Amino acid sequence: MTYIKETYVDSNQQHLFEHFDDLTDVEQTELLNNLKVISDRISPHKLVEDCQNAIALSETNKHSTSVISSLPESSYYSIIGNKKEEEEYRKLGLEAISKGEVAVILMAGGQGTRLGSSQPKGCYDIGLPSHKSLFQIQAEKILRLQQLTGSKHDIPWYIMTSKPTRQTTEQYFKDNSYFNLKKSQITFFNQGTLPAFDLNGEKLYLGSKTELVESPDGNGGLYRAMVENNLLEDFHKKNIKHVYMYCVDNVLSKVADPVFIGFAIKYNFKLATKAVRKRDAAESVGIIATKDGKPCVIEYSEISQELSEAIDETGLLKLRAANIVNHYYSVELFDQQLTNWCDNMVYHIAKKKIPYFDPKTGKISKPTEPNGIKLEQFIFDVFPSVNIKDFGCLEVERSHEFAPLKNASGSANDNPETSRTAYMNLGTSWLKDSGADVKDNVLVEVSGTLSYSGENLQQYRGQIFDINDTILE
Ligand code: UD2
Repeated sequence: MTYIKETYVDSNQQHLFEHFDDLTDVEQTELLNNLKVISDRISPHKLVEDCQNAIALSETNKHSTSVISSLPESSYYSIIGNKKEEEEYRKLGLEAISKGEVAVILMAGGQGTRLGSSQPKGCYDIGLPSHKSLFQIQAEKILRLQQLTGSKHDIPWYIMTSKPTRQTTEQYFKDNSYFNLKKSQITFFNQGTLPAFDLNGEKLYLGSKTELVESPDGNGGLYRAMVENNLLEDFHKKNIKHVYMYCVDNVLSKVADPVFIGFAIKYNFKLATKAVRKRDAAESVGIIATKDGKPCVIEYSEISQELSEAIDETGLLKLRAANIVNHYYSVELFDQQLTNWCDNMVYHIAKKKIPYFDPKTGKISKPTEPNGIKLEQFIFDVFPSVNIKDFGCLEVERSHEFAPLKNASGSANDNPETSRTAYMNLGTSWLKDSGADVKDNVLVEVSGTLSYSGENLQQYRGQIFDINDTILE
């Protein structure tokens, strides 16, 4: 085992062993084993090199000389006010779902630190009258789609978790009988983790006396997790051709959205994404654009203020296609590119307050200011590998499709209250459009098992709703 120690010491990590002689034999073995698990996956030398590259990348991104433009018309469509196209896409998508060709990947590995909850985000109760969690709301959308298509094929749901979220997530589904879905149609799989660094990207942090600080490797860790968990083989076994991917924190996400899938099918896009109109220049969303002619997303943490605030000749934000982490992949594209993506993903840095074990005091030190770097990969960093003619972006209505849960209760936006209101407003608008008489200031919760996107509510035509927070199941 001494070679493990040497591997780390040779990469300037001798500080990890300052307390080594004070450890018991069992603790010494535990520390060396934990360090071996990481160095078996990625050498300490490569880790430091990746972190230094990520720091350099974040600097070059700020002063990028690349030509950034909006997407060309051949790649950018909108269903806002285009009912005819929307119906055409929906029909194609429902057909693919009924043939069992559609799978769903949910990214639920984030730790939700900004939300301040110790539970996985999907378990969060945003305060609906039914008190349904995000996971339940999403499960019910899958259930409703299965009913709508009358398909004999269940929609496979692959849920990516991480070390911190896996056990609780899996138990939560079990305790809730998989929300009436079949256990066999749900696959949990873990993404990788990466150790955390000091702000210079040179020293790894201990999280306790026998292990390093580790955190999930970003939603871009999905691709490696797909390879390590043989998802592609499973897609082929199940004759899956289309994959809908989304993130857990958007309460309005249209899981396995037939309109979006039909859009990609109609134009034969291999990779597609959804966009909403950016709220304002400061909104924390990635911008879907082209960089030197290739499709890309410029993350909010890496876009220059000048570019995010640029106005076009109509007075609107020049770059206003906001990424809502709803992506479509053809399985054909995964066949062609998945391995290449895994080998070429870059790391981004996130400066965070990282609690760490201090060998000098033998205690956990909790910084009040960012003291370290977490490395993460971004799911959309593969977009430039796709030819622009194979890439599509569908603009959708924000109030129908995007209300992310990012921040704690009472914060300025993207919090449990804004998520709850968006969900209740949408269901109530469906009810009103179906002819129900919903009185002013009355909000009704329309369950996802009753209606996927506003259908199946005609039986309430003329019915008076005058009690706030009524639940329609
Ligand atoms: C994400 C998008 C951003 C914008 C915004 C809108 C990325 C990289 N950025 O930013 O462009 O669209 O959302 O809401 O997509 N996740 C994992 N594993 C991880 C980290 C995150 O599964 O290691 C999941 C997380 O559970 C969530 C999603 O990815 O479902 C988005 O993650 P986030 O909240 O960290 O991303 P955010 O808000 O910084």
